[in-house]
Amino acid sequence: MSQDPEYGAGQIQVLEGLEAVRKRPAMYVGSVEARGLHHLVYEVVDNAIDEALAGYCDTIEVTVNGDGSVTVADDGRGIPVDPHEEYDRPAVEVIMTVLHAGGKFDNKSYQVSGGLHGVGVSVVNALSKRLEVRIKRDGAVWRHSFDHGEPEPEGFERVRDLRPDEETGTEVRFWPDDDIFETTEFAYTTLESRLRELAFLNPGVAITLRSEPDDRESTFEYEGGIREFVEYLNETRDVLHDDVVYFEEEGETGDGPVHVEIAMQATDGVQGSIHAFANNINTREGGTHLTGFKTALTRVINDYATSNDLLSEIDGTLKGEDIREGLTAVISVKHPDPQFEGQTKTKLGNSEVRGIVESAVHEDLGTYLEEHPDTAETIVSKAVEAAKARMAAKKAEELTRRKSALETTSLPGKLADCQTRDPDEAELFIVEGDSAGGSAKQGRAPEYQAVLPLRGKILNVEKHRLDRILENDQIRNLITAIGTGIGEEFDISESRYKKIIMMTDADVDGAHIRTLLLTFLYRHMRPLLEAGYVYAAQPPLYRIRYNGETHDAMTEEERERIVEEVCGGSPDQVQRFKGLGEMNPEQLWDTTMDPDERILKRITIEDAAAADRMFSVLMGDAVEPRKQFIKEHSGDADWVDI
Ligand code: 0RA
Repeated sequence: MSQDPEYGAGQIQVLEGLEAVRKRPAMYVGSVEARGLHHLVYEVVDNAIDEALAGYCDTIEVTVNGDGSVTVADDGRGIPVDPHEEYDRPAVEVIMTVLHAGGKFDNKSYQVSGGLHGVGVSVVNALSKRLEVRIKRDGAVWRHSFDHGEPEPEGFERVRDLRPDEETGTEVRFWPDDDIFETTEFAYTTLESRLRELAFLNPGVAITLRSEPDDRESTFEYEGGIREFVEYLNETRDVLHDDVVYFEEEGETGDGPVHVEIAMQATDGVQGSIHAFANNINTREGGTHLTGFKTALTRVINDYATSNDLLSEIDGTLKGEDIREGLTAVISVKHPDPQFEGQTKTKLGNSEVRGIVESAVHEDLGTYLEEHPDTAETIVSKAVEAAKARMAAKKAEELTRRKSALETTSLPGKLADCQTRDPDEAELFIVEGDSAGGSAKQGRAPEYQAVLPLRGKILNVEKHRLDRILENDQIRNLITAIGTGIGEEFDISESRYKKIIMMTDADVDGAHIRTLLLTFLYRHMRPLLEAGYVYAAQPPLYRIRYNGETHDAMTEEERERIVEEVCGGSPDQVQRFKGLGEMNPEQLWDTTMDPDERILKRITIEDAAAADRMFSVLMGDAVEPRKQFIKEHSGDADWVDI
């Protein structure tokens, strides 16, 4: 049996027992919800990726089995099985039962992957009710098995000789512990997107995902690495130049070499999309690699634009945000000792990385621009357009700001304002359609209720920059009526109403308008939502009369309940309201506006964020996610009409 100098008792760091993991699972895998469950798979896959990065593995297969277990198979060197000096047990048993054990987890071999918490496969074992491992190594097939993390007494076995044509490798199969995880169901799409991402980040590794329950299979293999990642991200966008800009550099740190790779391509969109990774981990909170990239990008583009006289149309220089508008980029660094910080440990902290990425971008992007003047000019003119729009939006923002709360002359003509000037009492109803708007104006309590009718759809705030959005009369009326201004100019103390009530129909169009409104408020007037000023009116669907009394029902079920329980099955009249427009002023007051009778739903920031997300998916450029979304939500979003 081989005695690898890198793998011996000296390297084993015994830190804690598996009991600690079972007691506080969230510390090790993030949570006991779906996220933590999926993390188990990633932890094993990360070990296989390490084998690939060390040059020993090029195929990884992940299978979700029919019995709820997952198998991860790779063709790496195999987990060592030789007897461990200190523990007098096979190495595989030590690796599976001792936290932080394993020669490869100590950085002596060039290990750059590693899960979010870098704790290894023993955590997977600790959180599984059963785990089986099959290893091909040292001329034989070996097996071992574990029960709630404990090695089974007769579990370790040499099964047979390895045939001459057989490759080495590891197969880990685990059954997640349902006493620990709230759910033990694996979501295909979740696994799929992470494994696809890993395949982009590690070119040359073929990763297959298979699910017996879903009867699905996909293989990901990308020779082009993050270049192909950028092409994939831009598949549904319109690109401004054909070639993906790509470069890689190696920098030195005290811990060893850092590898930096960057791929980018400009699109005609307004939303930028920059993804930064460190050691294959999606650093959603950013960090030094991202900062270095942004700083150098802004400088290089401005230097190029200045020396080629491309900035004559704007005042001053391009801002970083102008340059990043519509830019798709992937940054991937591999560091021998990454420091992860931040709330979710997804922010790269190593300070030396910033300068290394900066000089890589400075050198290589600078050269690229000199060598590709057409692409360079395209990128610069897109940024110049963005800068012009930014300046126009700033002006428009200032214009929407009411100069004084008393200056009623500048209020929109469509607004039927209330008499009180006390925001604590004042309510603004934003009403869908002129006819409902008319009824609301007649039915309201004019002392404290204002009505602003909105006609038709507002507009697609996803596709347009703020300056275009502000050209829309409906939006301007809304902003002027509320009185706070928007964006940087926003001042909540200027809000003329503390209740802003969206009154829309309970149908497809109503839902659509509500989503548009919420998205606008979320993006440009968010403090209103945070302060809890925003509400949705809940107009009833049915009005039931019985023995001289009226009862309103919001849903089909409620109508049935009232008809049965209140009217004994035989109501005098059941009226169905098709929409707000069908109610007369008195009915509208009684059912929807009267503070003593109405039901208001306060919109939380989470509601608005969900509307915003839904909106991005439904209205954005990306076709695939939209199809996927509609497929997944076809039940609850029957109003989708785009
Ligand atoms: C410890 C040491 C070595 C490899 C591994 C563990 C290893 C772990 C897993 C988990 C899934 N697949 C894996 N493949 C390998 C290095 C072995 C050597 O030096 O030969």
